[in-house]
Amino acid sequence: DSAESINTDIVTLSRYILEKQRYSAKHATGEFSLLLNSLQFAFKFISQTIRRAELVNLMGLSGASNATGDQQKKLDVLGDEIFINAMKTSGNVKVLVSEEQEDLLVFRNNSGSYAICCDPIDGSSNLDAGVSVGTIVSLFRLLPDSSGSIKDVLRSGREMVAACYAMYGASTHVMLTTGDGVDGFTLDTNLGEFILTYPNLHMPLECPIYSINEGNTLYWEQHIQDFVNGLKEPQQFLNGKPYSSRYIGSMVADVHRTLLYGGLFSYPCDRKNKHGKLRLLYEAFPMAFLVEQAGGKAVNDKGERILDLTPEHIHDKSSIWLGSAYEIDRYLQHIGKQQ
Ligand code: AHM
Ligand code: MG
Repeated sequence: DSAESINTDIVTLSRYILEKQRYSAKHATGEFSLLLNSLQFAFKFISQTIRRAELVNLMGLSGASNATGDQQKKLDVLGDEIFINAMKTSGNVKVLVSEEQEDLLVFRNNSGSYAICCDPIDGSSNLDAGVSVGTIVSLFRLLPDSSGSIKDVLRSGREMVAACYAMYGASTHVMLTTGDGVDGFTLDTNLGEFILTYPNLHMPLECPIYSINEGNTLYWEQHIQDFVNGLKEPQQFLNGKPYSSRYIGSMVADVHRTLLYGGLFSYPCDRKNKHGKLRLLYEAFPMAFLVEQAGGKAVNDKGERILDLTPEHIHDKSSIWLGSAYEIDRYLQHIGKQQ
């Protein structure tokens, strides 16, 4: 009967964190677990705030603008406040970089040993239409003997100890890596808990989907136009069919689909965005880490591995090509970089 079909032994994110702490020497400090707990609180709070926003009339511009000059919405401000407060009071975070804050924040009173970088609400141009947006996070341990400085985040992507995003879509999902594969969770709003729904996620090795803002075609270098045009030609391995195009314009949602279905997502450099549009520390790095941990690849326009890059400034940008190994190899081949 139905009572018997209910799984009474589900893995919540809290349980997962505790078990991970117990079994992994690398993250054996309770500090890391507490930090992940504060993170999931921030995700639930932002998720609720977005879902209520229309009803409590939060939509519209706040009048302020953020570090990179975009127009900032009330929800961006709120998401930023929620995130900063959760991290500050967790006690485990010493350094915080937010897309919405021009300078990095150092919490002098915290004894924590982590530096965190985030885009509190990514894809916010989609908010008013109710399209999925998300929060993206990368995590570093402070350098040895550091009391918290900019040096703790101006590091190679290889030094990240964890990355995750929350996607506020039809459901709220969290995809998380601590460098040991990717696990995905879905928020059960009745229980108020994230439930492990995608254990050890592996992305498909190939998929005929490309995701790129083609409105920028005229601004792309010729070789990028050529590459994308090539995807629209009949593909032998698809019995003569071309690739399909999918572009949401929320990086979290486009990457989430890419993790689950495969294919490629790109935001290349163009004449308007000479260094690309997406930010290294809290967009390109964490997504590259997740994609690689799920079996995919992530490179820049030149074919350099994203995780091998090091930002010079906290809001530095990068071009990006990420997705299934086959599709990224195809790009690498196109630029003559196939190993
Ligand atoms: P945001 O951080 O200001 O929201 O901008 C980042 C977003 C990404 O979510 C998305 O991939 C990209 O910008 C879309 O840009 P465009 O509208 O130029 O295609
Ligand atoms: Mg943003």
